[in-house]
Amino acid sequence: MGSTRFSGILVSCLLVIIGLSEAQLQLGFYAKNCPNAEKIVKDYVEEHIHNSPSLAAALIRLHFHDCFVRGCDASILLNSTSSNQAEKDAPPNLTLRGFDFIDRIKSRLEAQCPGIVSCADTIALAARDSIVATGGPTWKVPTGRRDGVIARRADALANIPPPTSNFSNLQRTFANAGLDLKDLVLLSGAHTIGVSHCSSFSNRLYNFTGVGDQDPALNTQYAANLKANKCKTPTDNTTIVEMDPGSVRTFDLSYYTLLLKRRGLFQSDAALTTSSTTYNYIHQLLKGSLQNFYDEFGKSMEKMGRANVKTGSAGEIRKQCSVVNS
Ligand code: HEM
Ligand SMILES: *[C@@H]1O[C@H](CO)[C@@H](O)[C@H](O)[C@H]1NC(C)=O
Ligand SMILES: *[C@@H]1O[C@H](CO)[C@@H](O)[C@H](O)[C@H]1NC(C)=O
Ligand SMILES: *[C@@H]1O[C@H](CO)[C@@H](O)[C@H](O)[C@H]1NC(C)=O
Ligand SMILES: *[C@@H]1O[C@H](CO)[C@@H](O)[C@H](O)[C@H]1NC(C)=O
Ligand SMILES: CC(=O)N[C@H]1CO[C@H](CO)[C@@H](O)[C@@H]1O
Repeated sequence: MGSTRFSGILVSCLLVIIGLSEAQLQLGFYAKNCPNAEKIVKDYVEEHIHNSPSLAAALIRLHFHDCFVRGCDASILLNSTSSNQAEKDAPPNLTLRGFDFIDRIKSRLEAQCPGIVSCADTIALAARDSIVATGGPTWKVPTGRRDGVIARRADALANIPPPTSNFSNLQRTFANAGLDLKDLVLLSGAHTIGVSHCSSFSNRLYNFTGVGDQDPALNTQYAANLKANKCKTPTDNTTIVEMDPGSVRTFDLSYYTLLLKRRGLFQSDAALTTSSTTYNYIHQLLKGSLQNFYDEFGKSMEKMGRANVKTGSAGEIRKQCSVVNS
């Protein structure tokens, strides 16, 4: 009797373990049900990214925002409804681009394999493929993510670190996504490509503490230059600025060089030099090769892509990425 119960418990434990291991992401998750899935994404990216290479930056940022709010579940793509304001419409997302690009890839996937490939996997694959197609690092994208059915503006506000973040904010929001300080330094390295609106950092130029002052952590020459030539007024919310001026399209180490010259654009960039752990890590990266950076960046991206994912029978496979299935 006792031993029957014991083996009963053992069997249930095994089932739980098997259940859990089945519910992991895996490389080539669609190999049986939609063998062309990854090729469809890659082909679309390779055909279209060259018309607008700056989308690679938009797509990797989209993937980052998606993973930080309710896990990588494509909730970032859901439209607001009459009764709910979605993540998409929260201030951190004001400037996210790339929604249409994902929608068009998803239509191709649906045409070949209706109801099989999640929007969450589509974002993860498209982000990787677009960075590779524009000459950047690569990483593994295990698949099997399922799409969430909830998108709340408040969750985005709470989980996406604002550009005014200090070190402890960054450490906390990254930890919520299962990421450590090494990942923080590496993933921030994505700011080696792409652009920002003046409004994301103009407080550093014009009114840092509310007395019309400048952020002392920002290089004064750089600040003067930005005020003279780019962000000419404190309320400019349309001008865009390259985050890594001089090599904005190149995925290189120069972002880290800029950080040490106090030329990181955001307070969150500058914050990486305020902890000895992250400061030392920046130095290590700069001593290493570009390939080393790419390898390490890739590992952190793979890790970010696993953040709080839904697998197995959780969530759904959305038919259209901007609305939950009816
Ligand atoms: C560490 C915390 C982070 C903060 C506070 C932050 C904040 C920002 C802000 C404010 C912008 C400019 C938005 C605008 O004004 O248009 C931006 C752009 C960007 N971010 Fe981050 N970010 C962070 C981490 C990341 C991570 C982890 C990635 C990707 C792995 C990433 C990739 C990008 C890219 C590529 C852009 C340029 C987008 C474009 O050109 O459209 N960021 N980020
Ligand atoms: C979602 O919103 C976008 C932009 O507001 C719109 O173009 C699109 O048609 C919407 N999607 C659906 C399925 O209503
Ligand atoms: C970091 O910012 C948070 C609020 O955004 C604040 O509560 C905290 O005191 C700040 N930490 C440091 C060390 O300045
Ligand atoms: C700076 O911020 C303070 C407090 O928010 C505000 O009262 C003041 O008008 C601002 N000054 C400028 C020059 O924008
Ligand atoms: C940009 O600023 C203008 C004028 O200050 C304002 O009307 C507009 O709503 C702002 N746009 C955004 C996206 O914040
Ligand atoms: C409130 C607001 O402006 N939300 C925007 C968030 O981003 C999407 C996509 O770019 C815009 O369509 C929304 O208007």
